[in-house]
Amino acid sequence: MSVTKTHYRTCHLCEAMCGLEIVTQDKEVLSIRGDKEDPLSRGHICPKAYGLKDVYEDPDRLKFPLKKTEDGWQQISWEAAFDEVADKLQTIQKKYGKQAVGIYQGNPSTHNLGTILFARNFVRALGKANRFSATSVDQLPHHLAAMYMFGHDFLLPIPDIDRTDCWVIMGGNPMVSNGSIMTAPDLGKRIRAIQKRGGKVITIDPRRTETSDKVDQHIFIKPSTDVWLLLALIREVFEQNWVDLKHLEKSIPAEEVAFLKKLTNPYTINLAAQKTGIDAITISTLAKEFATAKSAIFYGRLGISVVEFGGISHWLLNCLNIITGNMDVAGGMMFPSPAFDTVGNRAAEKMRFGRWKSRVRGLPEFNGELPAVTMAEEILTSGEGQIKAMVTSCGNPILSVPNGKKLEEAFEQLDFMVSIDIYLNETTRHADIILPPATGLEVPHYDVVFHQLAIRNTSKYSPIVFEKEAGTKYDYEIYTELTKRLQADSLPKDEKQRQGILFSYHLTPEIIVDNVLKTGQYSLSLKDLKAKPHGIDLGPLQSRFPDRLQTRDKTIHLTPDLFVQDLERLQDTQVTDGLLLIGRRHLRSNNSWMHNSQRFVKGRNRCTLLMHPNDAQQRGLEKNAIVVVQSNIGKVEIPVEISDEIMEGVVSIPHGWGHHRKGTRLAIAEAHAGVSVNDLIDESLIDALSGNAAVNGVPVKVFAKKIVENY
Ligand SMILES: Nc1nc2c(c(=O)[nH]1)N[C@H]1C(S)=C(S)[C@@H](COP(=O)(O)OP(=O)(O)OC[C@H]3O[C@@H](n4cnc5c(=O)[nH]c(N)nc54)[C@H](O)[C@@H]3O)O[C@H]1N2
Ligand SMILES: Nc1nc2c(c(=O)[nH]1)N[C@H]1C(S)=C(S)[C@@H](COP(=O)(O)OP(=O)(O)OC[C@H]3O[C@@H](n4cnc5c(=O)[nH]c(N)nc54)[C@H](O)[C@@H]3O)O[C@H]1N2
Ligand code: SF4
Ligand SMILES: [Mo]
Repeated sequence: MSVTKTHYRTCHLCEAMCGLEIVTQDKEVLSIRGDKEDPLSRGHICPKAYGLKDVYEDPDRLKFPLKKTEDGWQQISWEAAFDEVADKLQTIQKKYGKQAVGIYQGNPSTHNLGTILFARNFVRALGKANRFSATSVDQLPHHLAAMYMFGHDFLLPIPDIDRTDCWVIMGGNPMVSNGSIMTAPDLGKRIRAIQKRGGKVITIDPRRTETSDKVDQHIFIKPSTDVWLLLALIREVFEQNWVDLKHLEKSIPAEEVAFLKKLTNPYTINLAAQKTGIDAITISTLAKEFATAKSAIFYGRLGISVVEFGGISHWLLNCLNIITGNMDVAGGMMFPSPAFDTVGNRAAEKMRFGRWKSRVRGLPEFNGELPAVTMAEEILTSGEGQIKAMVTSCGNPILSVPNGKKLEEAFEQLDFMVSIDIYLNETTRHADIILPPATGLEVPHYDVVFHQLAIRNTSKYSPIVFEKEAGTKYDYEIYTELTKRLQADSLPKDEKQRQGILFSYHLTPEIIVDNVLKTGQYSLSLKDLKAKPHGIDLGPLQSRFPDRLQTRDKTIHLTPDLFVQDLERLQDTQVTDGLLLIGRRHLRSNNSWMHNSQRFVKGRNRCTLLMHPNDAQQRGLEKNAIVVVQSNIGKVEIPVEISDEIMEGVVSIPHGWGHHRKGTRLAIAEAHAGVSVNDLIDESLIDALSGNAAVNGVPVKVFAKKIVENY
């Protein structure tokens, strides 16, 4: 007799943490709907939620270890795979030193409970390996600003959009991304609510986005010039005497405020107008509306993070919110109080930045990681410290890190590579062994990361929907097995320490979550959460400063030297006349890895070059023509889409495509390959301060295909 069941669960695919109601019959998903009783998402879901069913059922998803042999990929036992991986990594580290192993951790790491809690033991067991992650092609500048201003990289300001009167969105498209560094499901309703209570929402973006279409005003800005606008806005706040620090007055030394005023003085509205392409009146009106609103949020995301001046942009953005009295107050930027808290009161103010530099290019470490843009050269450049073996986990850097082709060349030169991943894709095809964990509906979930970035305090545990298949492994089991083997010969002599390590091999994600919840500020337990399958509402965000500040002196550091000095770089910027390339996201994509589902790739090709009609006309391009886009490192052929939603002088290609590479096992994605924009982006384009990749604002040329053929 078949059994029908209803399950409640948090979707882990993006940062929005939507509550789902999933109806199953035996081993089949019958439906996935929004859970109306989830206190955060209130019934909202997006089309990607069905991706959970698709990934669960995907015949291409890997479930058992694969080893590359002369006769192709062969399934091997878990024991054999763990032994070989540990042995190869150890042998290489013994021969060439600890740094000879590199590890890249991708985006789903933060969305998988087992990985977020257990990968670090494995990384620790690898000792001083070279570490990389998607952070440095994404949000590194946010962390850097938080670390230097508030004393902890995870004190990220979160927009309190449910109570604000004015919300400026600079370089974010939350109607598509569903919010980032802002867990806020149901953005559409929340934006309408701001408007209904008489508030205003403004987007600043080189493209009139899906979010722009929902808001009150859209302002076009030339890529990579936001820093000039931020400086001018701060200057105007000082000029007009709109400075109001509210309760933070006691937490910010007056000299620092005066110094910020002095620093920003040269950056006038007229200069900003020249650089950004926004007229001066629009800028001064924006300054006034923002600074004089009862409450307001200046929010910036990927569009001002993965650019040449990402670091100082995020610093200035925080400054602007602070001096207008919009930091740590209702309706402004706030700091969540999560039940599972990783900020806590750890040794305050540890600046984990620039303590060492990358071997080849001398770029700074952040939190123990080197910038992902240095990965290829660290593998390809011989000498002491060269990377000889790579581990990738939850990542597809061939498509997501600039200069994918160079990285391919690098991965091919390795002595050994292992990928912990659920697909044989553009990256994992280079591995010698692939270790695929159970995932999605087969794993329990507690969102360790995104509860800490949410616009409301809630807590929710999701039990499994389906038992994992017999003989498969959870991600935490994979990490523990590898860790055990790496540590076998080097357990500490100290009995207590040794027992501690041996004990850790028996931990599960649930045990850890339960313990951390119990010691947290709400004294919750896993049992409490299991009794509330829709989640527990812990209320709106509260003011947390100065208590929550992690700086040693419990003040906010408004003008850290690091950022002040980087302003000098603004003197050397050149204005480029050519086309500038930016990215874009789509509701039915999830970076590079969900194109193997028919429902997500059907319909018109979305991997297109978006171009303004005047730019198309100048080049004699017609709708859907195939064009060649050329950069300093390569070229791709792609259909052109002509629309005035993009600024003149700017073109856009989404990332995460380019599934034509041979030897992958992604039947549907291969049939909808597209091209990889990261085959065009030079890995030397970075924010020189943070080492973060600058994937937006890349100079390119565009030709009609036939013209190139005639060359
Ligand atoms: N040009 C350009 N480049 C970009 C961006 C851009 O906007 N433009 N965006 C950047 C950003 S913001 C990010 S976050 C990065 C993302 O960069 P990555 O994290 O490197 O790429 P993803 O496409 O997220 O790849 C996820 C990988 O995890 C695997 N995976 C999925 N679920 C699981 C699981 O449960 N367990 C394991 N072990 N593996 C799993 C998938 O098969 C896939 O291989 O890309 C960056 N690159
Ligand atoms: N559906 C879907 N959702 C996703 C993802 C996905 O791939 N698909 N990826 C997830 C990930 S990993 C992340 S990090 C988040 C990202 O979340 P968001 O940052 O909200 O998403 P993006 O679409 O990358 O938005 C960046 C915006 O910046 C604009 N932009 C580009 N250059 C500039 C510039 O120089 N200045 C300004 N002001 N704007 C600029 C772009 O036009 C774009 O609208 O989305 C997450 N959610
Ligand atoms: S918005 Fe994000 S969390 Fe919500 S259903 Fe879509 S993918 Fe899942
Ligand atoms: Mo991201």
